[in-house]
Amino acid sequence: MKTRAAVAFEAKKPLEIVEVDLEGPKAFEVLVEIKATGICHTDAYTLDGLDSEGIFPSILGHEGAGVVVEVGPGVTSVKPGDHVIPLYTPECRQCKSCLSRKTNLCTAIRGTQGKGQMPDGTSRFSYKGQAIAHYMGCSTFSNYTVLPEIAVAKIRPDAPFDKACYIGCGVTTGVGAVVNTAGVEPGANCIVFGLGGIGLNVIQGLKMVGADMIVGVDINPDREEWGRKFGMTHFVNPNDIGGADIVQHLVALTDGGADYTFDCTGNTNVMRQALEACHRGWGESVIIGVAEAGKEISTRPFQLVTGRVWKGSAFGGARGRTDVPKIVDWYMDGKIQIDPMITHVMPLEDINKAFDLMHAGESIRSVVVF
Ligand code: NAD
Ligand code: AHE
Ligand code: ZN
Repeated sequence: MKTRAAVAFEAKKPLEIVEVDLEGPKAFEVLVEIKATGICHTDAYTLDGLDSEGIFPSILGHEGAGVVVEVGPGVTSVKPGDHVIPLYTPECRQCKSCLSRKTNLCTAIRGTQGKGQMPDGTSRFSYKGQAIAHYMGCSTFSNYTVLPEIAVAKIRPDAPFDKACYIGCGVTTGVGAVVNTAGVEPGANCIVFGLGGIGLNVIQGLKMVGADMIVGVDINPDREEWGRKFGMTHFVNPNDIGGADIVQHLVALTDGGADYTFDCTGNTNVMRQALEACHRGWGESVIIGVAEAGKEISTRPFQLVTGRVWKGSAFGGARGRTDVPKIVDWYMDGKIQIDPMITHVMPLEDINKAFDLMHAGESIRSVVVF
């Protein structure tokens, strides 16, 4: 079939809206009509050529929601008409990682997914006879896409696509980092670095679990108002503390350091600040941000010797097929908010504006509706 898609032909070039060819689903695959997709900073990072796994040409996008149109042989868990959220972190429930119960990082198809391929090592997308790579196993910047069965979460049909799509990455990543990765307890003092599409979801997760101090840190002053909307209690702009050291400032503010800190910037200097702003003896810092290819983190080992813990979180530690439908329920039951964070909605033709708005710090989340 033909489908309309925004194709990343080259790094650092705008996406081009073209009609691509899409092969139907093979065994254990499903064809999904994408109804809406968010644009996450990770899409921009790959388009900007900063991803060591970036492949061009490819169809980016990993934060979608849609409807199953057709299923390949062997598919049993979903059927045409089901509403689904594509999962860049699949859940096969059979691999060593899934069975360990210690991680959400299913390894069943990670090898081919990282090469922009379906599990059989080929692509379903092509343009003028040339294969186009899949992205993060999702490629939601296409009106239709093919996904492995283990990479779709079936969700309730009354959840609106233009909001539910955000659960495909940003919401689950932020809220899940609090609930699953850090396991923040009521009364904790926490610091969130970077109050964008992910950081604001960390803040609402912290509010939900009953954190006490929720300190937001951002170099964009407009983010103070945003943070406060979702439960932030204190705001610090590192450029606005009279030249003081940001770590010392935060340690003083939190009476010796935070119980939990979260990096939602992808900046390796900020990751170090987040670790060192943790309380001696027990503070835990969770890295969510994705750093540019080649960047490394560093700190004095003494920071860890004296009890601080450095952790990372992918997709909020969520097991997609199991946890995503529950997060959709949280949204539908009013336990978490999504609507105010979706600042811009646009047709596929305008998708490049979403990247401009993100880089200018003017959007929280842009959503493309097909
Ligand atoms: P965003 O652009 O919406 O937000 C980033 C925020 O960080 C902005 O408010 C910006 O002003 C702030 N910021 C930038 N530099 C800063 C600094 N030096 N100090 C303080 N604040 C600073 O991006 P997003 O969509 O929220 O994504 C955030 C990061 O999380 C990205 O690196 C993205 O790739 C990553 N991410 C990771 C996962 C995961 O599973 N681990 C999932 C989604 C996104
Ligand atoms: N490909 C990059 C790493 C990118 C990365 O860390 N991705 C996160 C999700 S970001 C969503 O917005 C993730 O889940 N990683 C786990 C995985 O298996 O990819 C690189 O550095 O090579
Ligand atoms: Zn993302």
